[in-house]
Amino acid sequence: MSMTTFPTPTDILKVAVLCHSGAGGSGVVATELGLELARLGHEIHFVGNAVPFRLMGMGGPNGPYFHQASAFAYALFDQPFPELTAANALTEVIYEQGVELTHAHYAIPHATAALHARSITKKTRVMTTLHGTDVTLIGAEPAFRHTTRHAIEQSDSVTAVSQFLADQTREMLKVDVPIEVIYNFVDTDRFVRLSDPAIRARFAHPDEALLLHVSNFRPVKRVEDVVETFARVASEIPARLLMVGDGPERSRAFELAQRLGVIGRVHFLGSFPDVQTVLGIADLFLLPSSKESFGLAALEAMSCEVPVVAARAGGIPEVVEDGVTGRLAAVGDVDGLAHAALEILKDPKTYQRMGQAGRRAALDKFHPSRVVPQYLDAYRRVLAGA
Ligand code: GMT
Repeated sequence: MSMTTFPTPTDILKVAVLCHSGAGGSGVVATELGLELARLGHEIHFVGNAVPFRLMGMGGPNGPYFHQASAFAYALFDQPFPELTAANALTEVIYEQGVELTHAHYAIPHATAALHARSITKKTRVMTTLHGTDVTLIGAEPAFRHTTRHAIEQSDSVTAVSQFLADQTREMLKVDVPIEVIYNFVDTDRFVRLSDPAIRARFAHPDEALLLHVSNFRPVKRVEDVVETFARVASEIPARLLMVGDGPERSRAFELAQRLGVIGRVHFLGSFPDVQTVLGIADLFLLPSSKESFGLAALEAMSCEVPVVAARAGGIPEVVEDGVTGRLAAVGDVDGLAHAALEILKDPKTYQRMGQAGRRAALDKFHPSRVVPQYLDAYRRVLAGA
């Protein structure tokens, strides 16, 4: 990388990042953004209870850095207080590293922990990025309603990953603060079509259509709809389904595949870290979620020229253009999803057109070079007190 792409020392931002470490889109976005910013020469400090999973083994001489929060346990505490230990670790990072901005991904507990550290140090500003379930599930839960609203209203700046989520946040939580929409992005160099037949042969026969689902298998992902859709597709054409990820609904999906007699053609790969490889060889991506503020996995599929068949839920239509980069059906309409999947898979021209349009959208609308500057601009505005 040429030196001219690096910021001059006075332009270098020192940013702390709080995010979930386990498999999930918000942690992925936080990590990819941290990596991009570190590559550009900024100083990025992740703070938390565990290294975010996509950060493991990544980074370069300029970071990002990771600071472990204490796992202190005390007999009198009937449960741990990770939000407080994160706030404490963040406070130390702010004092020791001169961090001027904290970027919290997900409202509870990260924005709350960041606000705590701001109140202790009076030295950091807080930007909160809303990702989806922090508003649509956690924020809707009476147990977290007031604290979620407070975290959003007290942040110095708030962004949301789709227009749907920004609107939903205002409507559900009645918050009256500006919410800037900054879409998620995808590394289009890493998420590419793989044409090596040897890699594909590990997962499917050459004459089989290879369908793929990637998620954390929570109820909102409707993984049983994935299996139902696949069973309908597999009754008409030779096909195979890869289920990547793990979570509470995995056993139900497995049992359904057994009941429907497709178990030999459905493979549960678990938390498969090399997700770009399976995306790179897939023929179709299924995302039938009931709630989805954005659908990062769908965007990663599009970058790999894989058409997406998804539910018309939340922010998905802002990512997947119906009829252009894939097809959308109503939530729970497995017949509609299967029909759309078959239409695409049976017609090579449609298939190719949609795959190429997906790649183009990833390059034009969701490329890091388009999105990362929006975050940098937002950081600079919040630091300037705007
Ligand atoms: O639901 C997940 O898959 C995890 C969740 C998260 O916060 O880690 O994902 C949310 O954030 C992603 C990144 O911004 C979005 O792409 C997902 O659409 C969103 N999930 C939901 O809204 C259900």
